[in-house]
Amino acid sequence: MSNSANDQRVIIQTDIDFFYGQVEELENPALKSQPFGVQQKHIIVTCNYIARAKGVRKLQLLGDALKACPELFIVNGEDLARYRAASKGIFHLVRSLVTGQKVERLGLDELFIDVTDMMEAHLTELGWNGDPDSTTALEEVQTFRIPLNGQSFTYNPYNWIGFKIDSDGDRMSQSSQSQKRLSWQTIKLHAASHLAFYIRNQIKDRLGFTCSAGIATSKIFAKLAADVHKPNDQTLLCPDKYAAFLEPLHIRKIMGIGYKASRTLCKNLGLLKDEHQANEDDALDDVEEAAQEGEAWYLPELTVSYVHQHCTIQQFLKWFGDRQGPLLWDLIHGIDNSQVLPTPLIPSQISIEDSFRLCKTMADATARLHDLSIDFIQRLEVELRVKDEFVKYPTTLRLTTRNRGKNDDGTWRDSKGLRDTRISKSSRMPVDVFDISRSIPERADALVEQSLLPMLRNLVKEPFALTLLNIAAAHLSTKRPATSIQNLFAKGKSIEETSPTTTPPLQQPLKRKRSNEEVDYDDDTGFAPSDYESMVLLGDGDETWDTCSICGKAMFTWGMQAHRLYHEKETRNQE
Ligand code: DCP
Ligand code: MG
Ligand code: MG
Repeated sequence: MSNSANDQRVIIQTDIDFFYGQVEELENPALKSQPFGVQQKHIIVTCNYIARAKGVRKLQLLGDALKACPELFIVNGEDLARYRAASKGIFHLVRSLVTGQKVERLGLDELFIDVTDMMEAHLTELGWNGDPDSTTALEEVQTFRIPLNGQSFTYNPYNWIGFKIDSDGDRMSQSSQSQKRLSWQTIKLHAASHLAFYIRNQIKDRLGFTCSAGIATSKIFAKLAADVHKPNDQTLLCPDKYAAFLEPLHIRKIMGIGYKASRTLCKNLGLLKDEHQANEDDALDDVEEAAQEGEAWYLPELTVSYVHQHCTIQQFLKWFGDRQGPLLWDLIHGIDNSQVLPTPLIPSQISIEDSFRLCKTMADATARLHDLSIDFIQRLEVELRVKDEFVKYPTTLRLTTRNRGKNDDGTWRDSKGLRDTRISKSSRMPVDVFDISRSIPERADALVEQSLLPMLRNLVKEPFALTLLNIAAAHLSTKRPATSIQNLFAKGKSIEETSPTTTPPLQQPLKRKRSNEEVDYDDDTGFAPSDYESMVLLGDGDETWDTCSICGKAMFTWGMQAHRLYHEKETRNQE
């Protein structure tokens, strides 16, 4: 049916069960026996499976969750630091189990693991000659060695672990049924199911988390498979079943088909309900709005088979363009050649963002920057700090805003959409951010006052209509920046006198749903291509400069406040 069906790769996808909830349970085991949910803003972002059995859903409004389950215990999940630390621990562990380190993080609780090389090395040990179509008869007990840690496990190559979905249906592993000959492809997938089980057990035994896993020959099918038997189980999805498996699925289930693409399809196929037509431009990228809307417009009929029957490739090209159209068309047809892109242990850029319906005033923007900065510094700590020191120091700070466009008459457009504009400013990262002797809120305050607010004032003038703020850290160095900006300016030096650097070209921020969902690791080549249409990024040398009205010195805007303090102090000393 598709390239995926002929793909010789073996990919395991893991997804931690009620991830934030398990982090909470590990800290407070008493939670285990009762229904509980993790709250952020007005949303239950996740809940344990006891609560799910009582009708509570992920991403449900708190009020609705309590209606479904009045005895629901609520845990505050606003502080993401522990979730990020747990996520990093799981990633490091899994990465240490597989050769080639082909492990990609997706969100905080998912991993794609390309184990093709491991499986092929194992098959070769068993006597495989490299021909994918050949068959063999094997002993019922074989040994799989984990090359990196020297451990091994024995397994039956005629059997799988967990569930297997193929043309014979969806069924659990059965007691050994010896067959005379077996295709090597089948042995490979069976062995991979045992490896997936081993990885899941390691995650459970060493870190305490249960997860589900999917095994298939491409990323989309591995992810779909992981979702079939949740929680704490695994599914091997065989290529002969891909086409039939995909047909009845709602297109939103397919990784890579997002909110906007689904909505575009609905609209063009005339499926959007009247009450949702009005908001057709809305980029519903805030989870709160999504939960409120209940994704009601996702009409059940928008299945893969419906799209197969009603759409042509020409329409896809027209609706989604030459770049995205063919990619989406492939996905709808189960073709996914995308590679597992290994996530580096230390990210090369870290960015965090919040999107909202509207922010019109500096006061509101300042408050949002404060919240975001706390999150940002926590994130730097999780990713870059080992014990009492940072192992890498990002040297560039970037602030990005997204602004609503204006109508012809000068009023703000009343909907968010793709045509909204992103603009960015970069400056040197203030070293105070790394001063672990100060609390995170203190450092966040300093970051906002000294760096982010001056940058924001430079980017937008009131009245404005912001829908997003993004703070990014880039250009990591192993050298700790020498001087705190307070000290720097107390000595009356401007930045360029002390440590001149050039600003490397800006990279495009990845699109993400909201601040607490993203974990974006970027390889050294930079961010993935963005699908924002009207991105305005300022290139090299976009630091904002100001001239001091007292001494006339030119310096980066972000240092101006500290510089003024220096003058104030000097004046006081003279008095
Ligand atoms: N999350 C979030 N906001 C979102 C999506 C997810 O805060 N829009 C958080 C809460 C989840 C975690 O990310 O605990 C992982 O997301 P999953 O979709 O994998 O959900 P869970 O792991 O909670 O549950 P499941 O057992 O269904 O995987
Ligand atoms: Mg999960
Ligand atoms: Mg997940």
